[in-house]
Amino acid sequence: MKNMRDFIAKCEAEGILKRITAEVDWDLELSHIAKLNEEKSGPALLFENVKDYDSPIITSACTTAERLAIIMGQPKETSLVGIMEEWVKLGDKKIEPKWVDSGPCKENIMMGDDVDLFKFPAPKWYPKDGGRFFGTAHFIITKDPESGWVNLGTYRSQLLDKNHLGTQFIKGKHADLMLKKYQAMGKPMPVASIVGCDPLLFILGAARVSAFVSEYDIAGAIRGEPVEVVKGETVDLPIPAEAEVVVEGEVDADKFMDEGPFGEYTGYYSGVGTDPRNFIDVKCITHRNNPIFWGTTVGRAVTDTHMTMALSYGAALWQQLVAMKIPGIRSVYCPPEGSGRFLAIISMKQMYPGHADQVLTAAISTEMGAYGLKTVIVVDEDIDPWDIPRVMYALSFRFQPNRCQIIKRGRSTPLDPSLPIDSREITGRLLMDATIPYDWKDKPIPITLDPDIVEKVKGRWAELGLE
Ligand SMILES: Cc1cc2nc3c(=O)[nH]c(=O)nc-3n(C[C@H](O)[C@H](O)[C@H](O)COP(=O)(O)O)c2cc1C
Ligand SMILES: [Mn+2]
Repeated sequence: MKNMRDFIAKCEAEGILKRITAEVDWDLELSHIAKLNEEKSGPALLFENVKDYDSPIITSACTTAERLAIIMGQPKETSLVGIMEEWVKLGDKKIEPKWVDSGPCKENIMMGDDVDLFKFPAPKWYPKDGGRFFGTAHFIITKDPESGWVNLGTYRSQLLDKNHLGTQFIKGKHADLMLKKYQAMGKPMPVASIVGCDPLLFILGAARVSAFVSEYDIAGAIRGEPVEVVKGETVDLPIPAEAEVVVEGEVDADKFMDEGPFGEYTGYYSGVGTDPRNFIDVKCITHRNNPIFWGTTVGRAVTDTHMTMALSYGAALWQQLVAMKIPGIRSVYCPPEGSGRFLAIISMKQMYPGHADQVLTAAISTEMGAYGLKTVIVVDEDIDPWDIPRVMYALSFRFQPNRCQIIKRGRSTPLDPSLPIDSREITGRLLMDATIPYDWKDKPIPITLDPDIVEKVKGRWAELGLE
């Protein structure tokens, strides 16, 4: 899979994409259709007749494990945890992108005064949004001015006017780290925003890939071949050659415009009454013929955002625990309902006293867990962490509040609505050991049925009238 068109063809062949030919308004109507469809785990939607526009927009590309499996190049029956497991196996494999001379993303070029972001059917998603959001299922490419490290990061972009996009680079995110370096050099930061491409690149844009590692190299490792890239027209950045829409511009760390609010993945609006934000001053747009715009509802769980984060955050946490060489990790599940970020459930085989505590404290000390992760639950190996009724069982019959630990301070996401709006930088964390303690000499005796009698009564099933 090299581009959005390959993905659409694949989904169509599998019967999990619907073309919508009736006219739909980009102003709230499209997003509401997408959201209601996603709440029913419906198909990906390709809106071919958007009011005021000639080109289409796709939504709901990543809302089901089936479509995530297709994007990850796996059989569509693979479970979310199965897909994560494949990701974890990659370890630190990397394949760098390959430069090519040109590509379909250059079929049309708008420069200078011709630049017009309104040429694309960016939707208004939620009633209290500050405007239309151009960049949702997209990513922004930036380059570290010192090391040349190229980052792909998904950061929402509001359509402010014909040549300005709002940004929200949360503190410490890779684009923010880079922007501060450009600021110190007294230079604006060149950026490119990509809308519509191999969907894997969006998943990686939203993934918590470590600093100094390019998401392009991880995409190459997952695909088993390099991503083909071309030079920007006005920016010295590698652009996916098969991208649908490429917005090139610069961000000046010292310039601000009002941005937001936006209906965020927490199920609440963010950006209400917060600071003005940096913006992209757009210098050039290139696009394919009949470009396929791509957007996502973000919003209340479960949407594309929650599914992609459950996949990539869960895989990252799992991978980082494996890299710490802690024995006994069976599987990791970060539920989509918690956006893959706030809650992690880890299944393990205990091998020594304190082992469960080690896993709990390790989880919140990984690069992944040290951000928004608030609650970690460990369960014994007989419980699958995605089997929520069994996790509830463990929380009821194995968990003991006297053995849980509260960590008072850790890095938070400013979007966490469980914290007051003006103090969201620091969060508490809860470590819940829902295992039977390894060090107990006398463990509870599990009830198992007598196998001989099981065989016997099974033989009587029909006689008992139970078949
Ligand atoms: C649809 C969507 C929108 C997002 N919007 C933002 C945003 O506006 N600001 C932000 O800092 N992170 C946002 N994120 C989360 C980042 O993509 C994620 O933290 C990622 O790790 C950032 O890339 P980086 O690690 O290279 O900085 C969003 C994720 C998704 C899926
Ligand atoms: Mn990154």
